[in-house]
Amino acid sequence: MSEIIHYQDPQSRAVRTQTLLNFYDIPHKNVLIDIRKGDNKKDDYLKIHPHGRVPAIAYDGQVIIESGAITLFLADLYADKMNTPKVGTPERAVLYEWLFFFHASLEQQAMQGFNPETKEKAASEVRRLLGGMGSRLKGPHVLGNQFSLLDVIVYTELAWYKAIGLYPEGLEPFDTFMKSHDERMKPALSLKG
Ligand SMILES: N[C@@H](CCC(=O)N[C@@H](CS)C(=O)NCC(=O)O)C(=O)O
Repeated sequence: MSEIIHYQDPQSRAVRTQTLLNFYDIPHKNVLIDIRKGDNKKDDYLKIHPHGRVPAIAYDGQVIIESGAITLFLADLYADKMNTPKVGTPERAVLYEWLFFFHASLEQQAMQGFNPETKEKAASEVRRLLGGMGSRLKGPHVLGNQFSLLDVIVYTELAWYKAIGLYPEGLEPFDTFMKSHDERMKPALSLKG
């Protein structure tokens, strides 16, 4: 298998891809792109990621951008290891659902949370949207009884919301989900600030 080169900054959405790589012990080489120092806007990196963002990976001569696309790529590449639901199954649709929910719907609100003027509204929207997904979290795992990469994805997102102060404390079943996965997930979680 080709080597995965992971372009990342620990204080970024690369938490998604880095945590997956760590948790499943996937061989990879990290290249730090320090966005606070502007590494992401340098010509060399713009040749890799046309928007100068992280994360990105290079694999077998191809660059893949967008954390969601990288997640799905890894999910297929390491399907057995990650217990990835098969294409065309309802469980696979659950994977798409959570990914799009986090990357499209919820993230819009998270971005508003960085602006002090809209933070309160963002927090209440995060609570409302996440709360609505609660009934889909059957437990003890996202897919019911079977641990899979969906647990890693949901745990990582919720941990990020905690880190940025937008996690709605006391919201079930997410509190219980987090607590029951802390021990397994924390060592792999690549979250900084
Ligand atoms: N939708 C993209 C968003 C990537 C993104 O915006 N990354 C941020 C860090 S969290 C970044 O690189 N920002 C630097 C910039 O836009 O200049 C993904 O999920 O990969």
